[in-house]
Amino acid sequence: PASYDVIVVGLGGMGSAAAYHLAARGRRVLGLERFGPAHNLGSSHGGSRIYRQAYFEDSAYVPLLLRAHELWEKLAVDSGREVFIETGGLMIGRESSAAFAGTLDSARRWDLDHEVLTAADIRRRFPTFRPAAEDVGFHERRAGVALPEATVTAHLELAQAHGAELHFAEGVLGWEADGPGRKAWVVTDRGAYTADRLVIAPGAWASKLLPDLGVNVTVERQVMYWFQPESGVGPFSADRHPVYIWEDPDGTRIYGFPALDGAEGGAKVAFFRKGVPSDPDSLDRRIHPDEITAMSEYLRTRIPTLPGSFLKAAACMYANTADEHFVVSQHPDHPRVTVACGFSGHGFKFVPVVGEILADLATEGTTKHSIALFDPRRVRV
Ligand code: PYC
Repeated sequence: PASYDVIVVGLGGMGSAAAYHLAARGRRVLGLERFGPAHNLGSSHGGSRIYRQAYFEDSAYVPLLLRAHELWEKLAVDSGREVFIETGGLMIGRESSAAFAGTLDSARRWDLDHEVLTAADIRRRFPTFRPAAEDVGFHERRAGVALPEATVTAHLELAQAHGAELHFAEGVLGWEADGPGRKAWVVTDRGAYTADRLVIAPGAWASKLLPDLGVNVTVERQVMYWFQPESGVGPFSADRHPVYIWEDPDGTRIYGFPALDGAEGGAKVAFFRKGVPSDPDSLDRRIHPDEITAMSEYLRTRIPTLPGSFLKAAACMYANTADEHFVVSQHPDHPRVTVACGFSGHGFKFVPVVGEILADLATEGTTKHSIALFDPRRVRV
């Protein structure tokens, strides 16, 4: 079988970035992807993802976000593609909400530039929002929209430009880390390959491709909605409107974006973690009328001009760990294998730095980045 330095299994957000970083370091890379390039059947589609610097999920993510930002800028230059748009970001919630208090705490810990807004400030500066009098806002300028399809495409193109061999529409059937000749093996529906190292970035297929990782990664169906605002897109345009996360007192969160696709494209909004458990091979991709009604109704009191008319919706998948922190590590039982999974619906903004970390782990066995939070042994079952 053909032999490589590293085989990357899965060329979605994380795998495409790993393939690029490895190839750029001169490694002979084979990338394997069961679907097409930058496809819409996993967790890296829908035109937009939030990026931000202050991080309520845990302030340990902040240094990675700072490095990710440097790498986004480099990716834009190296690829000649627009891969992110800086719009600023707004977190809205009660003073005690995780979205506000946790974000503020991480900004203070890392001395990140930000502003705290009252409800009246929010209404004045961003008039599309109708916060309650008790709501407050955290605004940071260095936040915005990451463009998932463009990012994956940019990493794939750059990986190929550095000599990586990328195979699409080739499904991985299995792998072995200590096969004959002390090589790793990968068997696909088209052939078999060997390598010194494997990087496995399976997205929603984690439980199928990493059955002995011992981490329970559960798949959740999520729906993204696009509405044509009643006001037209003007107040929602990217030079006027931030990305946002809005947390209600009962913990419900929505998140959304400015209008990115001109006058006709509308603005995207979604619930954050309100999906149903799913199997990635039989995901329900139909959008049900009651789902659209529920989102329109939810928006009426919060962003009343957004649900002017419904344009479209799409389903995607979160791949969740029990504590919603990532898994990025050497495989605990297979030192030749590096794994990245369980991004739990908040991973895309880390794509460039996760690619760098995966390349570090696969080539050096270690990384200078702090990744203790992502050790799979913390949630092993
Ligand atoms: O990571 O910012 C985020 C996010 C918002 C909604 C889902 N993920």
